[in-house]
Amino acid sequence: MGIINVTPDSFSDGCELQIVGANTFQVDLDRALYRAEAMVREGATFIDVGGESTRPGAAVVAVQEEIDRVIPLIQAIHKQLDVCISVDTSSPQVMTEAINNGAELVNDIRALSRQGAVEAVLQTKAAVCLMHMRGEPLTMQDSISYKSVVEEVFGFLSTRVEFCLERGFERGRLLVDPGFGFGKSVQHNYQLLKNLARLTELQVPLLVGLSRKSMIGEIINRPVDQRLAGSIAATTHALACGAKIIRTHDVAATMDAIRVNSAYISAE
Ligand code: 8Y4
Repeated sequence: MGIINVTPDSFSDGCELQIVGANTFQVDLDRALYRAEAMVREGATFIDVGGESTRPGAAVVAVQEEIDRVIPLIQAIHKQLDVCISVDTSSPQVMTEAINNGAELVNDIRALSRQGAVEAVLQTKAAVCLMHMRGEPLTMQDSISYKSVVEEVFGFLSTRVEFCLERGFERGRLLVDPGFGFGKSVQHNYQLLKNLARLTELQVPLLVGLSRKSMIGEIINRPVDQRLAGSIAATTHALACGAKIIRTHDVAATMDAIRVNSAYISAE
């Protein structure tokens, strides 16, 4: 899953498309589409389009602003590329608009917790990724403590899967994600990574996002643009634990890791 962020964040993770003013909008759309096309060529089967910055301390984005950011790109990708479009949002209005314009997966870091989110997705054919997050982006890294992060994440995802099934989702439309970095210390993230295989007991595909995150940067002491090898090392372990979808800024290198893992899995 290749990441395309359409957010005006000033400090970039290397994959942000700057929105400077209304006159530069077309340029941004063209650049974003070009990047999506490159990711598909490199082997991406999903493109995750996000318009709300979810990094720690990020500002809240108005719904219409989010729609204006993501919908034109979703329309362009849907028209031009053969790829499954994922929309990274927690807002039911954005989910509905995105699905009506070609998105087939809702990637919700808030696991459909917002009012109306379950209904917005349920009445469509779209799939949903349920992610674990403790708190909200603004405060999630403040005073973090878990009795057992693995048990808490497993319990939360298990409850959300059961809830979605009760509400009428077929199991085949659900995915889960431990939410690396979302309200977790570096140590918590590695406890989760080490025990990732546990989450496959939920009997739905496991998606993980490790790409360039601070849990990688803090171990190797490198800035975001120098975290590829570290991210691949973590990804290799996640694949060995049964992760089925890898959310990444670096599709080509991640596909190499996936292909090598597949060769190892299928060896006799
Ligand atoms: C550098 C690189 C600094 C990345 C920060 C970040 C996940 C996700 C995000 C994830 C799913 C991020 C939307 C955070 N992470 N969705 N979204 N799983 N499903 N930060 O792990 O990439 S955004």
